[in-house]
Amino acid sequence: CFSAANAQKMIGNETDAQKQQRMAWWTDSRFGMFIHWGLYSGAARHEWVKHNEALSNEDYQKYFDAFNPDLFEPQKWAKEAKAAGMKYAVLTTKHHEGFCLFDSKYTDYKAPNTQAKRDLVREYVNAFRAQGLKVGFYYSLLDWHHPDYVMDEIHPLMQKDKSKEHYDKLNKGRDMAKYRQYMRNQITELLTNYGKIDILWLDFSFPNKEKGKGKGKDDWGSVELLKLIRKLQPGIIVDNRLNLEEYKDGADFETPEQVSPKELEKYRGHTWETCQTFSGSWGYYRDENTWKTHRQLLDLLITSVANGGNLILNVGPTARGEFDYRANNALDTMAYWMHANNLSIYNCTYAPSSFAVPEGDRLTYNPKTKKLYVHLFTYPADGVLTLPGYAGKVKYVQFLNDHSEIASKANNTDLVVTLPKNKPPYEIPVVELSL
Ligand code: JFZ
Repeated sequence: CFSAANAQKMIGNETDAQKQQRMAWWTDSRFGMFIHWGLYSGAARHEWVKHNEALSNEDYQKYFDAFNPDLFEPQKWAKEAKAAGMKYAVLTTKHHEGFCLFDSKYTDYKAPNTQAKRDLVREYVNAFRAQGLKVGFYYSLLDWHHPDYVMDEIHPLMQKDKSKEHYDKLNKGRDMAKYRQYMRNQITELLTNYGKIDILWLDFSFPNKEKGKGKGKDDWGSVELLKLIRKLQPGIIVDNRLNLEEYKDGADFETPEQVSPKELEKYRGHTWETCQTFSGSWGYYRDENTWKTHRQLLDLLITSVANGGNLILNVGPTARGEFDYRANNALDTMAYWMHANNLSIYNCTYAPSSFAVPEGDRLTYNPKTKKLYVHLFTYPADGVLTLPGYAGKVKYVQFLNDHSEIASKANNTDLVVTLPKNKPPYEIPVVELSL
């Protein structure tokens, strides 16, 4: 939490205040779009398909050969993200499969060598920037294709046989030092050839000392990598999956993944972003049908802000390069809500503790405008909303969506708000209190 005493505290090479300033745009934004797109989009059954089905490079080659994103129009993606109220995006430039959406000097396993015949990352960057969105890159530390990547227990080829003999045989001649250099080279390309990059999302570490098991900061060369990143893009914001927890500047934000809204409270006071899918997979999964409802998505967004964090919501475009209809529907519902209610999201955080949270609802607070937002998760049948202890602290009450006045009066220390019979046409309406 920001305080004058903390402001002087050094975090890596900067003070706490400097770090807060560097990250201010990100903290104020609250809502971003994750995009998982790669060859796995063609398999259309999870971005871990290569691992899940223990596929070899040869087995997997058909997805490279078939990759032809003839409907790829990142301007459309950017417009949809913007309409949904998202302020930044993070695209998988390379996921665990090792395939690069960008043009790299250091591999042939890249989009320009497919039927796409071009650098898809460049088009993404240009399109999102043109819509005024901040631009981020996801880059996988794992690489299930690179010839020098030493296999571990979660490598596709280790799935059938995890014996030491198998491990030694598969890894003969592989050299992680060369792979580390490959990563440095590619990250240098990504952070040099595309202008200012706002976010780098590196994924992920799973340390374990046993041979053939985990990978962590020494395998990735994390310390050196982070130094390089900060040198190339001094303003960049980096996630926490490099296994550098013990270094003060090892990460800019925490990444609670696919957690339920209830679990978000424990991150209060930290700097964090929860990453969430629309359905049960990050990559496009044609036959997966457990899509989150509009209410669940709103709950995640509102509850994130109510606990001082961000939400990055993932879309898995199809192999043709489009968002599928279910993703479009979900984004449209978010756009509808955000259009009328986004002031309770942007620049907001948790409310001062002197304001009790009405049962089941969520509060957010904008410290600059001193507005307190009550998110009505349940709409009272009798129209009576009692705000305990609020009497004398509130100047004016209105709905956020249409700025229509709402009557209220003090009853001892409580403020009793009389809501209209008709619920405003939003899944979760927002009452704005001016303090
Ligand atoms: C990783 C990826 O494996 C996955 O495909 C996706 O890209 C997601 C955003 O990140 O999955 C993880 C990584 C780390 C943890 C869990 C899932 N973790 O630390 O708990």
